[in-house]
Amino acid sequence: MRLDIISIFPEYFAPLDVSLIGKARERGTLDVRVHQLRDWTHDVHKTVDDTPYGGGPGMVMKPEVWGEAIDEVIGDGTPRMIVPTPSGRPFTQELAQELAGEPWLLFACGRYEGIDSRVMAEYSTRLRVDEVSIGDYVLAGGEVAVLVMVEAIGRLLPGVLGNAQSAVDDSFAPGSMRNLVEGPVYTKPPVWRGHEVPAVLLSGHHGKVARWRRDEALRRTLRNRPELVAAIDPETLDKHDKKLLEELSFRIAPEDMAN
Ligand code: JDN
Repeated sequence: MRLDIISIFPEYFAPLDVSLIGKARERGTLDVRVHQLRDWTHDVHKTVDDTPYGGGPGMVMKPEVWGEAIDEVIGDGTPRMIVPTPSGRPFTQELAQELAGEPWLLFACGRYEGIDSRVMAEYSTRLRVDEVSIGDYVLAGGEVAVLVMVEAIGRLLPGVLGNAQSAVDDSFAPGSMRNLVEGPVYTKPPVWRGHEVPAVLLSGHHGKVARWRRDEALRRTLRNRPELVAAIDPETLDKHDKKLLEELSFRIAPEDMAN
């Protein structure tokens, strides 16, 4: 996969030289190219922003410099273009999986109040362009959001993760009981500072371990992400799940209790 990133702060992407993504780059699985937007300015001050039409706070990134940068980076190619912004569509595991199947992605990092909207309009006529949000908070620019997306996408690429199973087994990977978060995990020693590992995990009883893990996942999901529990299809809950959710005083519609 080829990844191009255009930003006024290329130094933000130093983390892509290390760990999982760094290794994938060394092996040639990932071809990451980071570009300085200011290289496409023509004035002595390397200006990339201007005041917003209609007034208001902050500055907006000028379209001309973005146009020249993107034209040169893509040439005759047609990458998918991703623009991080708090007003974008949510970045989810499902979108990460979709993007991991693309041969070429171009990330355009805005700063200030964002990029003149005509840039997205222009490239939408030639490329698939998505404005994407990584969550309901406001960053100072798109760079950190791109790091998040590149890590989430990169670890899904064939051969990037050591254990291919860990990528399909994640919380939030769509399918079956995957709309629950994971429960707690433990390793040796069996007692640490007086805290014991739950006995069932040492029992060697695989059926009981699986049941316990599902219970803990349900408990933790109800506590931390009640909206995910509310969205569970009751058909995917067994008798034991329903009993546990009742004990936790989560209300299941009476018509779904029969199953
Ligand atoms: O939160 B963000 O994804 C974010 C992106 C941009 C921004 C502020 C926040 N300014 C320009 C892009």
